[in-house]
Amino acid sequence: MPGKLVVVSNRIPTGAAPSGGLVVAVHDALRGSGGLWVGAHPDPAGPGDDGLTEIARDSYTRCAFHLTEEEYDNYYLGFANSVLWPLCHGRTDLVEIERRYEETYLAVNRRVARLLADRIGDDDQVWVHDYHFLPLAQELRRLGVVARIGFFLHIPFPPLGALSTLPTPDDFAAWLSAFDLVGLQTRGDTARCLEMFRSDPRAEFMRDGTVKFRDRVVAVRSFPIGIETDAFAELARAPEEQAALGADMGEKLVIGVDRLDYSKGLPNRFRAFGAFLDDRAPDAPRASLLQIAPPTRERVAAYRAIRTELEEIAGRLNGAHSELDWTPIRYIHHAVDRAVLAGLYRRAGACLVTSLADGMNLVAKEYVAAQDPEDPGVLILSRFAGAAEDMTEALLVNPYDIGEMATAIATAFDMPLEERRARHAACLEAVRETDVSVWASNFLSCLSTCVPTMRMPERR
Ligand code: GDG
Repeated sequence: MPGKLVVVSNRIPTGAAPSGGLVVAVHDALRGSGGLWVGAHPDPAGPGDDGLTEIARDSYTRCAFHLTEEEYDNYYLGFANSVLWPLCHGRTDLVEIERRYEETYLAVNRRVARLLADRIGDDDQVWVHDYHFLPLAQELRRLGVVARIGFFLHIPFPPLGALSTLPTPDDFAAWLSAFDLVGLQTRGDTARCLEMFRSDPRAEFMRDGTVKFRDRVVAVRSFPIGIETDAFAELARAPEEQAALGADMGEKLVIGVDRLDYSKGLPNRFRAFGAFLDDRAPDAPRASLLQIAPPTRERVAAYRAIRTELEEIAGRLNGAHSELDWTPIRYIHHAVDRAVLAGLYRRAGACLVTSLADGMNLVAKEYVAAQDPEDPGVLILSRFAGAAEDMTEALLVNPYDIGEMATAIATAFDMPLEERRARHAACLEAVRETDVSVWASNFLSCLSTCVPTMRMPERR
């Protein structure tokens, strides 16, 4: 009799009916096994008590641990988002090394492990999500947990050289080796992870491609994440949403949707749209860029800086190009409703995804799913987004090349219907093949076939 599924993720849905692709996929997997989902309490300045608070229960249980304000600052904003996030996104210049960040990161992982260890049976499967919990399996093993533990990294696996930026670079491989399965977004990420193990004298490769690291064996594989394709397409088709979008969006609409994060290449995107406007003939149809960029991590200085930079560029370009009845860049710095977003994607003739680095990028997949296949828009996609590995029929661009992106915008607007249809069909196939339900079931079935973990010396 297989055991239950235990999921650990930073964010945890609080409402009764979770929405959003990843959340729904995890929710469905948990419902099947009557499992447990643990995450950080959404109230960051919680009481910091040492227990787990139950926040929902039906066919499975959702529990949250509280972070103190100090833990939130040093673990979440600090080590996770001012060390690991920039490191994995190729921005080692933004890495802030503070001893207290690392200490708190390890302490929070140790505490979460203590909260979980007694709730995990030997036959359970544990699925840990993302860079907030890299050392969690190591801590669970130290407490004697022998269940299979899988890890999925949603962001890019860093290049080998970047790992030297960490205060204790050797820990990274040791943390990962305590999992039975390490799942990554792309084949490129997998290659970088294996390169790390290959260069580590503590690791050796087994015949089946798994990595033996000291007394543990870990499998490394890619599981490209996707969206709930059919549900999203249906949302985009909903006639009431289309009607609600009554506002005039201009003749040619290009859309961008991103958390306002420096990894998403927003300043270069705005500059490229500016270059496109510079090049357009005076009598050409007016084009608008609708950029939805809700705030994120605003207490980290690099996020405040990118906001200031972007607003300055948008102001300058609008000042130069606006007419009395036309504002070329519409920049919305707050979240919009998901159904409205789906309708906007469908209305836009092109979508700009210009990430300088991105684990996958779900916006690219949502845009494709939302299109009318008879008259689809064109996806302009950065080569540095994980999504580009399989969506090769998008207009792939180098986000550092402003001129190339400006040309791609013009190409998208001028593209003949037959070519748009062919490119869209190929991209949609890639989106369907990586549907989030496929992603979750592939990961969990791979984890279930991992050879059960070897026991580490117990400290319980
Ligand atoms: C990480 C990795 C990886 C954005 N603005 C609004 C809104 N969104 C939604 C989008 C999309 C999601 O947020 C963003 O997902 P991305 O994949 O583009 O990027 P990250 O947030 O950085 O996600 C990434 C992902 O994890 C999954 O593994 O693909 O590479 O960085 O769904 O639609 N949704 C609504 N209003 C907004 O204003 N409703």
